[in-house]
Amino acid sequence: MSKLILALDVLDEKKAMDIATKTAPYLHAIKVGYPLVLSSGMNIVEKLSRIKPVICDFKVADIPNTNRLITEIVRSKGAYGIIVHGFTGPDSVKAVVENAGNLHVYVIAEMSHPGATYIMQQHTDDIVRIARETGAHGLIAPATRPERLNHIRKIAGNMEILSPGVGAQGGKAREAIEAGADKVIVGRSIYNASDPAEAARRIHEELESI
Ligand code: NUP
Repeated sequence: MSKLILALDVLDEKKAMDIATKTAPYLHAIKVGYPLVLSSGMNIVEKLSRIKPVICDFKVADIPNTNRLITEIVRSKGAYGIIVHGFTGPDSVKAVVENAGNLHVYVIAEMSHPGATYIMQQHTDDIVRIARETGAHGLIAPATRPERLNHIRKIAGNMEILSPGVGAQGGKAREAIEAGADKVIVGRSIYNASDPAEAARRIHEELESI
């Protein structure tokens, strides 16, 4: 099974379907977020799901009732996973987990960009605790800071960890896995490559060799 998740942040449905089809043999799943969904509509989730399982990176961060409504829509489109924020507190995360059905719920422990060190990093341990206590399936942790990823691995129990920040943001796939990630999330290094399938194949093979 592949350890590579494609972050498909392109703005055009046709391009998205084309890249998804060509890279599919090397992928575990496809992550979609606001860029693609706001430009092509939620039905893209159903279409992509015919190719690979789809994780909706909606960084859900609202009151419990609104989180529940969002979760139900994501479920109804046949998604495989949903990414939520944990700083909102246990009740908001719980509203997602309790309405998730088979959806895998991933809580962002710490974001990968530099700004995450200003506020979010001070609360990572609390967020991980909330994720564990609410019964979320997994966590998102930064490939850009392997030492932080490793810390999160140590406090995460057996939760699955997905790690973005590989490639364009400077993180390395191998380092992320060695620090404790189960899978890596890669966007621009694949979809902006002249040959996305070849770029995905290379990362996949590197991950297989670890
Ligand atoms: O902390 C996070 N960092 C991050 O990059 C949480 C995320 N969900 N992401 C997402 O991962 C980001 O929105 C993008 O879709 C993907 C990384 O893309 P790239 O930097 O490989 O192009």
